[in-house]
Amino acid sequence: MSQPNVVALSGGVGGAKLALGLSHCLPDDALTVVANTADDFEHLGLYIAPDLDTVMYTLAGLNNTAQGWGLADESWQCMAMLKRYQAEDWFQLGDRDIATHLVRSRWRAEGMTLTAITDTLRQRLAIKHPILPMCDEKVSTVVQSDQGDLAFQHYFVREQCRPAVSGFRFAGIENSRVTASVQKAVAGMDLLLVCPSNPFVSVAPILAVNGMREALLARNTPRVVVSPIVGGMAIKGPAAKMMQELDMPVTPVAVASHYRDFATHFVLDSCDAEYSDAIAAMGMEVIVCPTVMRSLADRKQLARTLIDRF
Ligand code: FO1
Repeated sequence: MSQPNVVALSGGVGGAKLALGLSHCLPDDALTVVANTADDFEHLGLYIAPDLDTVMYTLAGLNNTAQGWGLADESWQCMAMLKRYQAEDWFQLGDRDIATHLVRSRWRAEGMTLTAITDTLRQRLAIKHPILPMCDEKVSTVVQSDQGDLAFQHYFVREQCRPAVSGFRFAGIENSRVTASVQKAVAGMDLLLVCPSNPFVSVAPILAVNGMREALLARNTPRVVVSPIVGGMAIKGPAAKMMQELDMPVTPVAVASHYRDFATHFVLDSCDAEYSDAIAAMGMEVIVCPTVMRSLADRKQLARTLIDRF
């Protein structure tokens, strides 16, 4: 196949890196990024969609690369004023970033769907490839922990992932359904890539949307998962800590096992080649290549390797 039509499932920072690499390698109509929205929440009256923001800012070349989330060249005047008012200040909102949340919140209040809002924002940021929320309904990850049930951003940002997790649930998932835009993208897809995002809180909610898993499986394309665990550690975020707390070995084998009823291919970093046989024994084809994306060249290289393989 010369140029596959790719659908990429993505969470925030790690997923956006591969999405950026793919966007450099694929024409406008050959890549759709479907992002997790179960991290979304309302804060200070604003609707915030962190993973959509991260993917959008990254593909627009506007992201803060050191931080992973938020905008480059940001200022923090609003946060300083919030502190003066002794308002909630545990979630950092940059002045320019707030414009995104203001506009999105306003358009939601006017009745636009999250799909339509995201498409308008990405067009105004001159992003060529479609970015789709996983669904238009409100779905919220709840982290079950030794400190009780925590809303995702309370666990992730306010508590800095310190609570020990025992499980997750996606409140509202029962009302979710695959959008017409996701269905259209999947209908034309030749290759599904699961970016190196957190399997439990970034990818699991996407696959839990009513009809999503069935739609993806029905296309019968390769379904390729890039391991978010490399060398016994998560590239970014709490995936490794979560695996320990869930009594799972922190290895790509455990991640592959999590996806065993879904993935056809599993991408291992070269440093983890020793796990190839164990993963192949689960019935997946194993691709071994460098997966750690430090530079733009790394992001493009991984994207190229995956595209050329299919
Ligand atoms: N992540 C943080 O660790 N601290 C923050 O204060 C923070 C603010 C923030 C604001 C807007 C936005 O779109 C994302 C933001 N993130 C922040 C990132 C986000 O919470 C997480 O990266 C994702 O939810 C996990 O994928």
